[in-house]
Parts: sequence; C-alpha cells; structure tokens
Amino acid sequence: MNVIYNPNRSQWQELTQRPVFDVTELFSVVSPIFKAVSERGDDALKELELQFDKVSLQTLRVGDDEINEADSLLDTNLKDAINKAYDNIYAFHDAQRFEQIEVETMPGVKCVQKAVPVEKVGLYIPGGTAPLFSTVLMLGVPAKIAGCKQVIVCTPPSCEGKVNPAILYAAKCCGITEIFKIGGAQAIAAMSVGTASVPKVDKIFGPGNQYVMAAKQLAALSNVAIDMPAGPSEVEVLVDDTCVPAFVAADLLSQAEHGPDSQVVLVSTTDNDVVKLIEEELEHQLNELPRKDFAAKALRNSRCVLFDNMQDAIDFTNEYAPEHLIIAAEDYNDIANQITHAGSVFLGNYSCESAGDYASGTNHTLPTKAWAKAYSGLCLDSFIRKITFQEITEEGVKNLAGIVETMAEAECLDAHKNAMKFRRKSLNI
Ligand code: HSO
Ligand code: ZN
Repeated sequence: MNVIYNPNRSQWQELTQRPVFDVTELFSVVSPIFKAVSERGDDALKELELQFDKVSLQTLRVGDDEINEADSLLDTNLKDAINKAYDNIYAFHDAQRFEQIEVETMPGVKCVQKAVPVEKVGLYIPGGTAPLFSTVLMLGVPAKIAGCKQVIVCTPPSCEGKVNPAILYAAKCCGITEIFKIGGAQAIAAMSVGTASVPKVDKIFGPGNQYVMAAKQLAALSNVAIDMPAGPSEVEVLVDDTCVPAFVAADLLSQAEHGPDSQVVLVSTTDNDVVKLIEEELEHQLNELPRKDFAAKALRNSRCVLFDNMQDAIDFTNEYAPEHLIIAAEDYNDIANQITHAGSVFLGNYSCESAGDYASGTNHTLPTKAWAKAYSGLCLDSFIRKITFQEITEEGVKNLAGIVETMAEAECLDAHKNAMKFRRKSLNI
C-alpha cells in the first residue's frame, strides 16, 4: 500500500480525487446503441445481444418455465439466506414509509403533501464476472413497498441464453415477473425508449459498468429519471489501535475484489506497526482469493493515509466522502457523530461492509465519487414522489389575498395578481 504520512490540508484534495474517465469516448459507443434500439426495437436488441453477450435469442423475455425452474436449481441454504436477507431489507425499508403531512398554514389555507409511487421502474442487474443477485433485493424490495405498478428487470444472459437462477429467485421474492435477457447499454436504451417487448419506464435503477453508466446518463437527458450517477465502488476503513488487522484487511479486500477499478482507502491514527500488520494480512488473504487478480489491481491504486490525530482523520474522511465507511476505532460512536459525508457507515470491529452488501437491512446502492456530499443512498424515497395539494376557503382568500397581490405586483405579474383579486372581490373583501 502506498502510505502517506500526515498530509497537510492543501494535499487533501488531490489525495481524495477519483480517477477521471473520458465520458465522450463512452458516449460515442453508447449513442449508436440508443439510435438502433429506438429505430429497430427488438430486432436491434437481439443483434446487440449476439454481438455483446454472444447469444442468439428467440425471445427477450424470460418465460415462466425458466423462472419456476430457478427454484429447483438453487440450493436450499442459499434460498434460506436470500429469504432472511429479504426480510431484513423489507423491515428496514418498510419503516421508511412516509406519512401524509397536512398543515393549516393560515386559517382557511390547507397544505397537504402525499406520497405516490413512481409507476414504472426498470431495474438493471449486471451479470458478467459476478452476477449480483443481492442487487435484485436492494432494488426490488423498496419498489414493492412503494407500490410501483410495473417493475421490470433487465439482466444479461449467459452464453447459453439463461439468466442466473439466483437472480430469478430473488426477483420472484420481490414479486417481479417481467424479466428480460438484455445487458449493457442496450438494456438501458430499451427501458428508456420502450420496444415491442420491453416497456418504457419512468425511472431506471441499478449499477453497471462504464457503458451502462454512460447509457443511464444519456437516458437521463431524455425523459427518463435515473437513481443516481455512479462510479466504481469504494470503501474507506478508518482505524485506531483497537482495530483487528485481519478484519481490516478482509474489508479492504472485499471491496477490491469487485473490480480492478475499485477504490480502497485506509485512514489510520495508529503507528506504522499496525499498518504493517494490516499489509501482511492483505498479502496473506489476497493469495487465497479466487478473484485475486482483480483485487491485486485495485490494491495497487489503494492508499493508506496516516494521521497523528483523530480530528484530522475525521476531517479527511468528510473530504473524501466515501461510498462505504467502516469505523474500526474505540470511540466509533463519537467519530460517527462527526461524519457528515458518507454513503453508509459501519460501526465498530464487527460491522463489516458485507453485512450491508447482503443482509443487515440497509441498502447497498450508494453514492460513489464523493456524490455522498449531495446524494443519499437508495431508499424507499427513491421509488416515490411527493405531490402537494392545497385547498383555500373563503377565509383563506381573506387571509392570503393581500400577501399574494402585493408580491405579484412587485414581480410585475398582473395576471397573477388578478387571479387572487377577482376571487377576493367576488367575496366583497
Ligand atoms: N459492495 C457493492 C454491493 C455488493 N457487494 C453486491 C456484493 N454484492 C456496492 O455497494
Ligand atoms: Zn460488495
């Protein structure tokens, strides 16, 4: 690990920078895909699946047989684990329900705010080197609780033209039956423009590679919303002398194994010996990992920032604004109270990121690239909209007219003034 000792604040911006990707190059690949899908619909999707996923598909939608078969293909242990994770994710997101707000701001002026679901949502689930069926739960559970009318999933098929059975099982748990064998940018294009088989949706959710991300940004330029901008996954582990080096190394590696571009940062107030122990553990554990090539690449770009006091370590962390923050330090609650920028925070030696990735109940779709300074992670709110209503009675007109008319006149908007004035006059006020 590249160790930096007590960097001064002027160096922090550089140290917290993420790698920059050339999006223009990505758009030049993704735009023709959008054009093909909007012009030639399903035919284009099948050609693109042959080109990118090397599979020739008769139909894009997963049939009931394949969905039912998933049940028998999966090990009971895994189904139990998925069911329990589902329950925890459900419980945490169910508690996020929004109660309608009603306020009488003045006598006769009633203002209401009410939650309604986003009607049609599209969930993108990556396939590739690790099919993330846990993401189906993270997106599908809040969509179900919110009451979205149509929930569809797009995911790339294997070269045999099949969808990973764990993805199908997790989808079934969430009550999702419309699943399409479409991957990459073409899946995002299909959900944003709609084709004969794939419905157009109002909002697209889910992670993916750089092309998927660029496609989501392109979709967001038309009339489809997206969950959030995203980059490679990140973890920061903030440690003091009470950390357990083997745990810390495992946490850093669990992020590193996602891909070669994963961001891994260790922030420490310990002396160099603890960092050495963590490094030894990293080397030892890395060699045992099936995905060690990815993890090793990610670790090459990782860094350890050593501070001689916790306050600097906390301030640095808020500047970095990590997607995941693990605090393996004695005063983890005090430190956590000072964290203002992070996607999701894991407290103490026993709270590993994997718990949140899979099963504790929190969502694992979180803001990367310091977007945690402006965005929340995915939650029930991401699947609902809030509409306001108001009802003004005669008494309300009496109370509000003077204010509205004065303000409208000052903005030189006479029609606005008249809309209130005519009502006031009709009441002889
Ligand atoms: N750490 C990933 C989520 C994930 N991990 C899914 C395992 N499966 C991004 O937050
Ligand atoms: Zn993960």
